[in-house]
Amino acid sequence: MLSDRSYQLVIRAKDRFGNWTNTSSNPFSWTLDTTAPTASLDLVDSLDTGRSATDNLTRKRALQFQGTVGAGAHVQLWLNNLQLNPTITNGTWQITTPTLTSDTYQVKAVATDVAGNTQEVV
Ligand SMILES: [Ca+2]
Ligand SMILES: [Ca+2]
Repeated sequence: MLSDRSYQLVIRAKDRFGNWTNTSSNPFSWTLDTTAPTASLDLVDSLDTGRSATDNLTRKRALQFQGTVGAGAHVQLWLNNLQLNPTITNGTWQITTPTLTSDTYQVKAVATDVAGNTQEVV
Protein backbone atom coordinates (compact mmCIF):
# COMPACT_ATOMS: atom_id res chain seq x y z
CA MET A 1 0.00 0.00 0.00
CA LEU A 2 1.26 3.47 -0.84
CA SER A 3 2.07 5.83 1.98
CA ASP A 4 1.19 9.54 2.12
CA ARG A 5 3.68 11.50 0.07
CA SER A 6 4.35 12.84 -3.44
CA TYR A 7 4.93 10.39 -6.26
CA GLN A 8 6.29 10.65 -9.78
CA LEU A 9 5.36 8.32 -12.61
CA VAL A 10 7.62 7.95 -15.65
CA ILE A 11 6.84 5.73 -18.61
CA ARG A 12 9.33 4.10 -20.98
CA ALA A 13 8.23 1.97 -23.90
CA LYS A 14 9.58 -1.38 -25.07
CA ASP A 15 8.85 -2.91 -28.45
CA ARG A 16 8.05 -6.58 -28.99
CA PHE A 17 11.74 -7.33 -29.57
CA GLY A 18 12.62 -6.04 -26.13
CA ASN A 19 14.17 -2.75 -27.27
CA TRP A 20 13.58 0.08 -24.81
CA THR A 21 13.18 3.64 -26.02
CA ASN A 22 16.01 5.94 -25.07
CA THR A 23 13.72 8.59 -23.76
CA SER A 24 11.20 8.45 -20.96
CA SER A 25 7.95 10.31 -20.77
CA ASN A 26 7.76 13.55 -18.87
CA PRO A 27 7.23 12.72 -15.20
CA PHE A 28 3.65 12.80 -13.98
CA SER A 29 3.42 13.90 -10.34
CA TRP A 30 0.71 13.38 -7.79
CA THR A 31 0.40 13.50 -4.04
CA LEU A 32 -1.30 10.91 -1.89
CA ASP A 33 -2.95 12.41 1.18
CA THR A 34 -5.17 10.21 3.34
CA THR A 35 -4.72 12.18 6.56
CA ALA A 36 -7.76 13.94 8.00
CA PRO A 37 -7.30 17.66 8.68
CA THR A 38 -7.08 18.86 12.26
CA ALA A 39 -9.97 20.92 13.61
CA SER A 40 -11.39 22.22 16.87
CA LEU A 41 -14.71 23.75 17.91
CA ASP A 42 -15.66 26.08 20.75
CA LEU A 43 -18.57 28.28 21.77
CA VAL A 44 -16.97 31.67 22.46
CA ASP A 45 -16.78 31.93 26.24
CA SER A 46 -18.07 35.54 26.40
CA LEU A 47 -21.40 34.28 24.99
CA ASP A 48 -21.56 31.24 27.29
CA THR A 49 -23.71 32.88 30.00
CA GLY A 50 -24.59 31.79 33.53
CA ARG A 51 -22.69 30.05 36.25
CA SER A 52 -20.07 28.67 33.90
CA ALA A 53 -18.54 30.27 30.82
CA THR A 54 -17.44 26.86 29.57
CA ASP A 55 -20.50 24.60 30.03
CA ASN A 56 -22.04 25.50 26.63
CA LEU A 57 -25.29 26.40 28.40
CA THR A 58 -26.25 29.94 27.44
CA ARG A 59 -29.19 32.34 27.30
CA LYS A 60 -27.83 34.13 24.22
CA ARG A 61 -29.78 33.51 21.00
CA ALA A 62 -27.10 34.61 18.55
CA LEU A 63 -23.94 32.70 19.24
CA GLN A 64 -20.41 32.83 18.04
CA PHE A 65 -18.42 29.70 17.45
CA GLN A 66 -14.76 29.46 16.63
CA GLY A 67 -12.01 26.95 16.27
CA THR A 68 -8.89 25.97 14.44
CA VAL A 69 -8.60 24.15 11.15
CA GLY A 70 -5.66 22.61 9.36
CA ALA A 71 -3.93 24.52 6.55
CA GLY A 72 -5.77 24.41 3.23
CA ALA A 73 -8.90 22.84 4.70
CA HIS A 74 -12.34 24.42 4.79
CA VAL A 75 -14.92 23.97 7.50
CA GLN A 76 -18.69 23.78 7.82
CA LEU A 77 -20.56 24.25 11.07
CA TRP A 78 -23.76 22.33 11.71
CA LEU A 79 -26.35 23.23 14.35
CA ASN A 80 -28.75 20.32 14.09
CA ASN A 81 -29.67 20.56 10.39
CA LEU A 82 -28.64 24.19 9.93
CA GLN A 83 -25.45 24.43 7.92
CA LEU A 84 -23.20 27.48 8.28
CA ASN A 85 -20.01 28.39 6.45
CA PRO A 86 -17.51 30.06 8.77
CA THR A 87 -14.80 32.43 7.60
CA ILE A 88 -11.24 31.20 7.99
CA THR A 89 -8.28 33.46 8.76
CA ASN A 90 -4.81 32.04 9.34
CA GLY A 91 -6.01 28.64 10.50
CA THR A 92 -8.77 30.02 12.75
CA TRP A 93 -12.41 29.87 11.75
CA GLN A 94 -15.30 31.76 13.25
CA ILE A 95 -18.97 32.41 12.64
CA THR A 96 -21.90 34.15 14.27
CA THR A 97 -25.14 32.21 14.10
CA PRO A 98 -28.50 33.68 13.17
CA THR A 99 -30.88 34.23 16.09
CA LEU A 100 -31.81 30.81 17.43
CA THR A 101 -34.93 29.56 19.17
CA SER A 102 -34.60 27.95 22.60
CA ASP A 103 -33.64 24.36 22.04
CA THR A 104 -30.88 21.86 22.50
CA TYR A 105 -28.53 21.96 19.55
CA GLN A 106 -26.11 19.33 18.43
CA VAL A 107 -23.17 21.33 17.16
CA LYS A 108 -20.45 19.90 15.00
CA ALA A 109 -17.73 21.29 12.78
CA VAL A 110 -16.70 19.32 9.72
CA ALA A 111 -13.31 20.14 8.23
CA THR A 112 -12.47 18.95 4.71
CA ASP A 113 -9.00 19.20 3.21
CA VAL A 114 -8.17 19.66 -0.48
CA ALA A 115 -7.86 15.89 -0.94
CA GLY A 116 -11.38 15.35 0.45
CA ASN A 117 -10.37 13.91 3.83
CA THR A 118 -12.80 14.99 6.53
CA GLN A 119 -12.60 15.48 10.27
CA GLU A 120 -15.69 15.92 12.45
CA VAL A 121 -15.49 17.59 15.85
CA VAL A 122 -18.36 18.00 18.31
CA1 LIG B 1 -16.20 27.99 25.27
CA1 LIG C 1 -22.85 28.77 30.55
